[in-house]
Amino acid sequence: MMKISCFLLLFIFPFSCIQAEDGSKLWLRYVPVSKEIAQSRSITVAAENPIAVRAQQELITFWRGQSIDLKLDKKLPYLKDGFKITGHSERIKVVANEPVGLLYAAYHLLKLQETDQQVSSLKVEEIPSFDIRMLNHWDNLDRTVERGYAGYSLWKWDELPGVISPRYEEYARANASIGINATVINNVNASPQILNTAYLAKLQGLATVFRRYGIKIYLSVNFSSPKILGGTSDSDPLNPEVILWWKNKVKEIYQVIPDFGGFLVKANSEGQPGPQDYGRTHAEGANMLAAILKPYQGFVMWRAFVYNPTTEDRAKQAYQEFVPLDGAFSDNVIIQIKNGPIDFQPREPFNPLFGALRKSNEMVEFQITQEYLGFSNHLVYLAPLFKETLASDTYADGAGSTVARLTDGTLRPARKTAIAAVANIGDNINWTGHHFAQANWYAYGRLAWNHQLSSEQIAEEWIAMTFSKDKSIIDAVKEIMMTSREAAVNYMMPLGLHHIFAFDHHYGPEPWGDQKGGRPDWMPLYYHQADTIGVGFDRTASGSNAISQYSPEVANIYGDIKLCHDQFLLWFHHVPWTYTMKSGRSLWDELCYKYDHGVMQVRDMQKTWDRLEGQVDQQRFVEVQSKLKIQAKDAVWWKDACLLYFQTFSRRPIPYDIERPVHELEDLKRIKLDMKHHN
Ligand code: GCV
Repeated sequence: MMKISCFLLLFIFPFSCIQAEDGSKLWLRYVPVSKEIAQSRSITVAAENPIAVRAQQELITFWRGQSIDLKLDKKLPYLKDGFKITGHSERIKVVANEPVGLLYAAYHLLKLQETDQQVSSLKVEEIPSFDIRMLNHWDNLDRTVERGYAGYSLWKWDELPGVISPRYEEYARANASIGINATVINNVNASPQILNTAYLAKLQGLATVFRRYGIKIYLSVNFSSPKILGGTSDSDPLNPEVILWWKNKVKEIYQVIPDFGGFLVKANSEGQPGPQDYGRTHAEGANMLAAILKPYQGFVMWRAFVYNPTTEDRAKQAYQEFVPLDGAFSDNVIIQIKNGPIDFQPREPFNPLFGALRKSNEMVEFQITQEYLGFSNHLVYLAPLFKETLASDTYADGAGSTVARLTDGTLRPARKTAIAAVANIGDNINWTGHHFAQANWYAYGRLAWNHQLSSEQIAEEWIAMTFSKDKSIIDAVKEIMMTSREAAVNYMMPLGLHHIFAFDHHYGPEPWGDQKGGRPDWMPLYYHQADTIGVGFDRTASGSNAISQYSPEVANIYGDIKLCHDQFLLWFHHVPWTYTMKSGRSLWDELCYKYDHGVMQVRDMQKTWDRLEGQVDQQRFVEVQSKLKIQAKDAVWWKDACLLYFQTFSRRPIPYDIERPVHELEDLKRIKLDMKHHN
């Protein structure tokens, strides 16, 4: 009967037979098993622990295969919070050293099932790459989200702790399913109020839910909290009155959240208070908090994202401030370093602090939310970006000193290794504003768990679980995803251009940007340095010499215009418009072709997606299709704005075999988007 009506419907509405989906289930679209299956096998757990029982529950509800025994074995510390799975067609055995390892194993098994992999004979051992796999939410207490494009914050402070939204648990479960075990729930531009006793009770409500999934809460703290909340005379980290205030506050936190993770601090950066306000160093500030947290096993993530509006190249400043402090930080302080030296651009070389800090713990911070990548309007799959940084060889300890190996404990042992990324999650029904932005949350978690996975592999898993197990659909969607990051670089900022975004909100192009009264180091002119000779920021010895912050092996390549990879050329060099590129074209022509190629890549993404009509559910199909239209228009906007503007310097024609501009430069300059930058 079902079949007939569907068959008939196919004639009337050819695309309506796949049930509409709103994306709210993320990649967790498991279907509960039938009673018959449930009764045909046993899922046992040898551990009296709520997380282990949850692992059992997930399998009882969704596992369609053979019997499974879950066992906790405290004699396997080398597994950390990973797991071992062995099995054959009759029975699978899972062991873990930590209860949460059993939960991760359960999701691993379900992933195998949902991606149609064989489970009849299994020999799996998974040990996570990083100990602390963390999300950073930039959520404010008024529920706006700084750089958030998926609605308001998930955390409903007005209702907490009385009302526990079911979404808190869904959030925790989604994170656990990809191995995320830590979350900083508030903005690094932190309100001191988060430490108020009333808020601690609300946090306790969240922590209780998260704990069931092995997730620890961390807080961003405002360095002036003692003075603002506690009425101390100042917030000097060496002032005994201030230290006492923090001690009492930390004690209060651990009373309500015994497994509290620690603090994330943005200090003396973009107007935030910090130890330098009192003539103290970052190390003195961080160590004061670290000493107080240490008896509770807590950590301090101290951000290295610092820069002042000086004449010094912004790309050099974090290194200049932090390298002299190397060795001064306590062992429960981890320096949290953005992947690149500027700010989450579509493409940046790795941050030279990686490896240069030899006696300090360091961790990478990525941005999942697409502040500089078209918000939740553009489809940009970020695994290739994450992997590009992790695989970058710093040469700090010789060849093979990749950012991944420097931060995962391989080359530099640490009490705990860590990785963080700024979340793209909000209260939108589909969580991330764009169905494909879910893939970036997923990919980050998967890479934090195992940074050796390939972008393709992660995409395949995600597509199979999120859209379809059909090979042709997986291939098509994967092609879109794998093209998307390079496409964005091409239509926004190819060849090493960076930060030529519209002021403040960072959506769309403004290479001419020179906001009156704004900081010069927030202005596109500062970054592209275009003139009639050429374009690009000279960071070689003849310019800012930022290149000297890298190991000689790296500096010799990036610093030599002949050897520098095209993708970083204008990051490190001011290059004449007439310069002959590796392709044989002039720089100007190459730039034009890159922008044009970016536009064409988005067109191809559209074509590939449109061919999938009827093969993915109509709701998500249409929603993605509409966003791709925005992206295609934006790509043309970017191309026209940048080429018409740079042409005023190059004074050369746009090669005649590429699409002509469809906008007037003056019209584009008048565009002022009313986009809120939530601070
Ligand atoms: C949270 C960039 C963003 C800011 C952000 C800052 C940071 O400058 O534009 O919104 O502030 O980075 O990472 O602290």
